[in-house]
Amino acid sequence: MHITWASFIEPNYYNVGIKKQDGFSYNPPRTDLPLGPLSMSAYLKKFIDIDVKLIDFNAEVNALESIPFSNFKEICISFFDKIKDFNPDFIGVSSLFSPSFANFMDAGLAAKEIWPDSLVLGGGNIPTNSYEEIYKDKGCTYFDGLCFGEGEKPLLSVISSSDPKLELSTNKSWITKEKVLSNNLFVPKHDFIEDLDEIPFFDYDLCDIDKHHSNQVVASYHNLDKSRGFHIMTSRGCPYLCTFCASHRTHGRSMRYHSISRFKEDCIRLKEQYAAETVIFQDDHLMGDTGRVYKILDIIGELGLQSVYQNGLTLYALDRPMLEAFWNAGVRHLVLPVESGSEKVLKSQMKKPLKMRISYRVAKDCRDLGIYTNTNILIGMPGETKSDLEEARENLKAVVSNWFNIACASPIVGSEMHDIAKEKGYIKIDTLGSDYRTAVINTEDFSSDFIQDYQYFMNLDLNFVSNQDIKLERWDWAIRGFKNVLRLRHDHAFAHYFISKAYSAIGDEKNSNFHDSQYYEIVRKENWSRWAYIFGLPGIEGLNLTDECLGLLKDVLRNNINTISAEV
Ligand code: B12
Ligand code: SF4
Repeated sequence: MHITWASFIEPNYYNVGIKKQDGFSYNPPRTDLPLGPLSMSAYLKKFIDIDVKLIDFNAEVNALESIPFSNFKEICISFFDKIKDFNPDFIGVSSLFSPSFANFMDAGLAAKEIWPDSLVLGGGNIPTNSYEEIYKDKGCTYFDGLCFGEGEKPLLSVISSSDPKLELSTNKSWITKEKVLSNNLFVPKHDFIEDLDEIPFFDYDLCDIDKHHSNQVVASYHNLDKSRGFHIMTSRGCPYLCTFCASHRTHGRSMRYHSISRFKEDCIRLKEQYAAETVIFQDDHLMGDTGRVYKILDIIGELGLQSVYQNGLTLYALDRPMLEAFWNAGVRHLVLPVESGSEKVLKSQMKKPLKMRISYRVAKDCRDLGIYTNTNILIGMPGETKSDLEEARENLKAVVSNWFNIACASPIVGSEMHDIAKEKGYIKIDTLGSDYRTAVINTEDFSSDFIQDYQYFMNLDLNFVSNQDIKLERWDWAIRGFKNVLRLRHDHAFAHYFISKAYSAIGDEKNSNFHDSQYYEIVRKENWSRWAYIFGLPGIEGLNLTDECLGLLKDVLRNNINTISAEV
């Protein structure tokens, strides 16, 4: 399960909370199809006759009607117990995200308890980057081996071996406790598949597609009327050096691709055999070869599939002809990885020397064409200052994107930023990175609590108070954006306030009045009244609020609070 147990059972105010039949709210983990396991299964089946079962705990915990468990291990035991007789020879546990570290360990331990004679193996970003922590610091005994990087070839070598334990101890892509403890110089090695077409069509049959269907990631895409979506990855690797990224540790820095003909075959099969309506690209750097992208878009258009590009697409490659090709292929929504509104932060802190003029241009071109855009922003990098943040907030108001996803920088293990944060003592020693919603970095320039507060402040400013669709009178888009917020948080005071304005502008007084009254009811609650005070919104009269409530934001706001109010 991607998120921590605590975050699952007690969603924070900035998480989604979905009520189950037991009456409690839970933070639903995202349910993108787990491409790693699907790819490895397909590859293994090409060479050996094996029976594979997959339990995707992200989809499973969402499907449960109640959670009568007190920790993640109990959930694992309950699921493993149901298929105890399957009696696998090998159990693989996959973990991609730092917040899933403890779940990864729990799943391994539970597997060993239920099937003590089977080999328990781990893989994914977490074991790839944290194997020392697992074997040295935690003294783990239940993982017989951890895979370094991509698992297709290493897994085949172990499963097809007459002596799997010996293979684990000699193969350089496998990390074992003995190797880590006995040899300080042990350096595991990648074993990549260069020609990705060697991996057959992914084993999508392992998943219960309906259980993955309620994915909040895809559900939040606009203009997506055909929602039966399948994730695909047409390339692996990325040559860039972004300091906050750990992808290269698993997939390397050089680009590897599936051929165009293979891409087309997969799309046809997904459409015809699996009734796919949408394909969701997970490539780290899809734009690595722009000629190839034009061909991909032609195929998407020809097959009448909708397509979603979940990872931001490299902005410099999105010139006008390319954006027109996306439009012609039916793409109506893109994610723009602008990352920061400060060129200094982009260059020095992120090692991503992107010029703001490119971001301004791409957002404008998308808007002109009618492509809805979400802009990704990351704040709280080591070395970033409060004045950088303020400069970024101002500059971003000139990026005419429809929505901004503002994340708190997380020092994910394997990233350069993690090394810097650890070396300078900016994070607690056991911080492996968080989920990008929770700030964990404390530097000379800011505390993590400040970044947490500033993140929400920036979100309210860019998405509501300075909302581009309101400014540019695109009321339909504005309504869609606010509705999406209310779908996830029905008590969002700012969404009610601004959607009411948008409805009023199109003459829908009934809806406008409804949301207006919702706003006035909610805004007097403690947290919202503080934000209404900061942004000068009405409805808080008589509440005795003073500048004291600026709290940690006082350093940056004391001078310009009146400007903010005046804009509103
Ligand atoms: C798709 C994706 C997502 C999807 C979910 C993926 C899923 N399947 O459920 C979504 C959109 C939900 C997502 C969200 C986030 N993501 Co993301 N995501 C990716 C992405 C782009 C692709 C993952 C993928 O499918 N890869 C393709 C398959 C083929 O590779 P794979 O899964 O790694 O599997 C291979 C190996 O790892 C290994 N392997 C994996 N499991 C196992 C198991 C065994 C037994 C063995 C032997 C081998 C093995 O073999 C596999 C085949 O080669 C990766 C980057 C990347 N290129 O991997 C980032 C990545 C995993 N994400 C990352 C991050 C930071 C996030 C977010 C925090 C971002 C955010 N702003 O919110 C969130 C948080 C998620 C959460 N905690 O809820 C980081 C994670 C780093 C970390 N240590 O935490 C990555 C590495 C990107 C980066 N910039 O560094 N993400
Ligand atoms: S963040 Fe994206 S562009 Fe930057 S190195 Fe990682 S995969 Fe490449």
